[in-house]
Amino acid sequence: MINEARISTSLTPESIADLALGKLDYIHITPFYPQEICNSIVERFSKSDLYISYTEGPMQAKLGQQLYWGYDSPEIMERYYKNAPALMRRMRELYSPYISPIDKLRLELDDLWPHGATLACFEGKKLSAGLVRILRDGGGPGEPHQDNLGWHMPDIDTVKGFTGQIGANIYLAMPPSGGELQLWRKMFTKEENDARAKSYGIKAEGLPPPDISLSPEVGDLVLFNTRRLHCINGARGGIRVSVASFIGFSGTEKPLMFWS
Ligand SMILES: O=C(O)CCC(=O)C(=O)O
Ligand SMILES: [Fe+2]
Repeated sequence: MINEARISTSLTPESIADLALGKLDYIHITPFYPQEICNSIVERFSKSDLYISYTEGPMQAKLGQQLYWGYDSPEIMERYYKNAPALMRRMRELYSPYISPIDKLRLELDDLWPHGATLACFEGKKLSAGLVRILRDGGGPGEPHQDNLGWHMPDIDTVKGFTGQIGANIYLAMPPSGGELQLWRKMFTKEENDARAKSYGIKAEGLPPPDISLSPEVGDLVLFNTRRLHCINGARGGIRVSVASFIGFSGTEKPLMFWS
């Protein structure tokens, strides 16, 4: 299914900029996080009081918070900002004595990106990064969607500066089958997207097949351009656990910004 994918297997300033500017389809680092600790970290998640179950849909649970729930609600947005610093500390403790995968990525990018990598800050308020998503065994696929914060928070100065949005995912569990990350090179405009809207994504009917289907291994890091259409296949025979952050790109002269 791979349609001449343009891939990089290294994290460098060039590969990051190429990804954000559409010259690469994805960056795949294998391994990124020690495989041998992933299982016990996943077991810890289910015992944590940060674990929030879903009763329906392809998601079994999540840990952490996602900005998109607050797009239409100033109250939820305020709660998001208020929770962010303590949540970062508590999420970090979940991985102790190991470094969290998102902290590891942020530090490595801070070292290699000329202008550093930092947690995003909107109007003086810090965001949180490192959302854990647990997909249930046997759940359906996610909706194809594009993540472009400029569509939802166009008035925030930092967001105005973003010229690219990258999704970083580290996989802590992968099912024996399914759970692929599907990438299209296609990028609908906001108007085209809204005309096809379902809930958070769009209807799959009528879409061409994805250009790329990726089955990462446990411990892998994948970075891709979230402004392009993408979706997750349902997990079969086991759960799928990923730790995610978006990375805002504002050109090579500005810091990379992390948030979930
Ligand atoms: O879990 C994944 O592989 C990708 C999830 C996703 O939609 C994203 O990171 O934007
Ligand atoms: Fe996404």
